[in-house]
Amino acid sequence: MGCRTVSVVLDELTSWDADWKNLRVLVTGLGVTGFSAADTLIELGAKVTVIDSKDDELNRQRADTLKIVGAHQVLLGEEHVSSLPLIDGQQPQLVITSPGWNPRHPVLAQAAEADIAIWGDVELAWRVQNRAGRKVPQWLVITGTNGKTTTVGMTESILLAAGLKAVAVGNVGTPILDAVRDPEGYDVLAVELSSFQLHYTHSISPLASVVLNLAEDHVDWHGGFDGYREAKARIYERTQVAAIFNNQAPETIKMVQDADVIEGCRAIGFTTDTPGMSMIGIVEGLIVDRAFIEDRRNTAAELVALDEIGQIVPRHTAANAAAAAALTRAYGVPTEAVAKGLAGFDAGAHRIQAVARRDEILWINDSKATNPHAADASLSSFTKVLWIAGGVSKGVDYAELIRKHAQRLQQVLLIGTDNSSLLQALAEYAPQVPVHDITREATNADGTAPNGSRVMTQAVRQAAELAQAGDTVLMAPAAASMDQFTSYAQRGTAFISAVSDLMDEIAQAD
Ligand code: UMA
Repeated sequence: MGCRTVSVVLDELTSWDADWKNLRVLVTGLGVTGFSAADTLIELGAKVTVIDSKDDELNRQRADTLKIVGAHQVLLGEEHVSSLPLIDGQQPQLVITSPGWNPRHPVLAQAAEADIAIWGDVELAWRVQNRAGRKVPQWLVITGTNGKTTTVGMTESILLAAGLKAVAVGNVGTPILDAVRDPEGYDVLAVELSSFQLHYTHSISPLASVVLNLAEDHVDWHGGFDGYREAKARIYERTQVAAIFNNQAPETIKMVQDADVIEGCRAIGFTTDTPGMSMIGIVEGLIVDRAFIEDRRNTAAELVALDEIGQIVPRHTAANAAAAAALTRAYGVPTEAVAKGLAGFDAGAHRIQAVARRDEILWINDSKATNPHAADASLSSFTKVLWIAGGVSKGVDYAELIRKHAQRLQQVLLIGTDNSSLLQALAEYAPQVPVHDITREATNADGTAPNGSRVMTQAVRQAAELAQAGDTVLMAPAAASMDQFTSYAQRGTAFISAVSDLMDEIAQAD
């Protein structure tokens, strides 16, 4: 690396074939992101140190693998994450961070203080995808508070229906570096980006980009709502063909207006209303395109009927489908492939999923509702609700949600270990609604916290006793699951199994 300054060195690192050799890189985190980043950098010849606060079995296994392939050092345990480590007695030249690490973490704060560049895995992937002899995929990138995972899945489904080699990557679960390093290569990547990942992204230039919607979430990580919004807005920077906004979410229009896009890039809208020119929207139950056709001034092209997507297509699902259509049409996918891809897409479990219906009581699992905005969509779908809610609130405010839905709430059953902010909002805006603190009631005799599935079972049983014909028991927690469960999927499964045990017992008693 000679005596060139670090910033010059990093500016030149825009391809796999650049000079990564012996670059001192610190990788923070050894989850799926950190592992893929470290493995890539080792293959590139960099001198890689990895740190993670957790010294558990899984991390030790990952550490062993990385050491075998040539990691410089892998340091596990709290004692290694309190300050910036040295590599060969010198400061790192670059930090690649996992998205869960917030910028105020002492290691990242010290790196920033020392003017060391901090990238995420997405930035690294953007640079190393340029490689002699390999095809370089186009990127269709998606963010938003809710609907990202559905939209990235729909986008992938459309691309595959068009016969393209494509895959959904990023926050949805598969680290983007895994796709970029695939020897066969991809034509297109459908990339789900969280606000965390966007915060650490600096030079990506997607073919098309979209912010689906914007509401309060992850406020604590970003140190406020403005930080969260700014991170989301970064997705539009340097977009080449279509910067796609939600015509029913004015914040996203503003973001597109303020973005520094590539010359010639168009602003394209999506909507669940009749589309204006340069938009994709809905007319009489059909998703139609007035953006990517010749005569868009006077006509629209039919893409797909909503009833081909599903029996019931809630408004937010229709919006996601319109956004996925816009992204893929920007790439040049034909209308028939949009229809085939959307009709063939399965939205998956844990999203407003009907679990049981008995004695005119409907049981709905919406464990995917991990913030108030998502819970708002499901509460809006039912009139009389017994609401199972609570978990990790992530510092968001519940006042607006409770005020809006106070009238539909019949009973509230709180799961989650810290229900204080929900309790406060309920006391203020829905004082007439009975609230049951299930976690407290289920607490063990010795005062230790009950496990999640026990709390869920108790919530389901109490709801069954309280529910009346015409009610919906809705598990849409408006909070993350990590206090009692390993994931929203596990929380949803706990609800489903508690409901199905109950239904079995009722059936046997009949
Ligand atoms: N760690 C520390 N100190 C910290 C924070 C984390 O040591 O202060 C360590 C942990 O012990 C762990 C590692 O860092 O071993 C975890 O890193 P991570 O939390 O960033 O998780 P990854 O396994 O790398 O997964 C990440 C995303 N996780 C987060 O953003 C929190 C995954 O999104 C994503 O699927 C994956 O990269 C691939 O891109 C999950 C998520 O919850 C599903 N996302 C949030 C959301 O959707 O709301 C943003």
